Amino acid sequence: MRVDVVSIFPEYLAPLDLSLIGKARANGTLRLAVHDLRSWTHDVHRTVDDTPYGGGPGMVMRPEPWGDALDALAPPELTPDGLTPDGLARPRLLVPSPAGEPFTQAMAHELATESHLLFACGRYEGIDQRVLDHAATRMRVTEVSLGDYVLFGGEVAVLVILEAVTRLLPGVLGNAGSLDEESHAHGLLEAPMYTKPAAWRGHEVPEVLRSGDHGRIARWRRDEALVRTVTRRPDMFAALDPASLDKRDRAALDRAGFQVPPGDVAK
Ligand code: JF5
Repeated sequence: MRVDVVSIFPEYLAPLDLSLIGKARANGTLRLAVHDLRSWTHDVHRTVDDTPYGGGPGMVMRPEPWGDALDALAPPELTPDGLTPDGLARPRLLVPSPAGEPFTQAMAHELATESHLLFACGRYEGIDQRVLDHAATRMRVTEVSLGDYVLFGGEVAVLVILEAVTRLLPGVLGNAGSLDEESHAHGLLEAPMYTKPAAWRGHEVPEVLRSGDHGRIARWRRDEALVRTVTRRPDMFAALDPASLDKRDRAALDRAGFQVPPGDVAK
């Protein structure tokens, strides 16, 4: 997968050299380049922002450097086979913003299937809307939100999105099984995990996990996952297909004080 990131603080993306993302880059799974937006400015002050039309606080990112950056990284001209001159399809443009579409594990899976991602990191009050409107005439544009809070800029959001996407790329995670067993894969939170020692500071590992009885262990883990999900994430629980909750699931929820009517989901 090719990934380009455009930012006025390219140093903010330095962690992408580390750990498993750095390894995916070193072995060629991820071809990542970080670009300084100011390299597409032409004035002595390398201006990227200006005051908002209509008034109000803060500054807005001017469209011209962004237009030139996107032209350079997603060339407007296409060869007869519909590809850009570098032989790739047009990239998917992703713009972190508190006003974006919520980022989820499902979106991470979808992005992991793309051949080229292009991230535009806004700062200040955001990027002039015409940049996104114009880009949408030549590529798929997705404004994406990590959650209901405001950051200084899109850079940290890009770190999060790239970490979630890179670990889904073929060959990055050693153990493929850990992908489909993980939290969110089944619409439930995970049961708690333990390792040695069996007793630590007066807290013991639940007996069932030391029993060696794989049937009992699986049942206990599912019960814990159900009760955790209904208490901590009622939104996730409400989104479950009621048909996926069998009699033993309902009994576990009932013991924890949550009644699930047959064929219905407790709100
Ligand atoms: C940003 C203007 C972009 O703050 C965020 C963000 C919050 N949730 N998800 C992303 O993005 C950076 C800040 C201001 C545009």
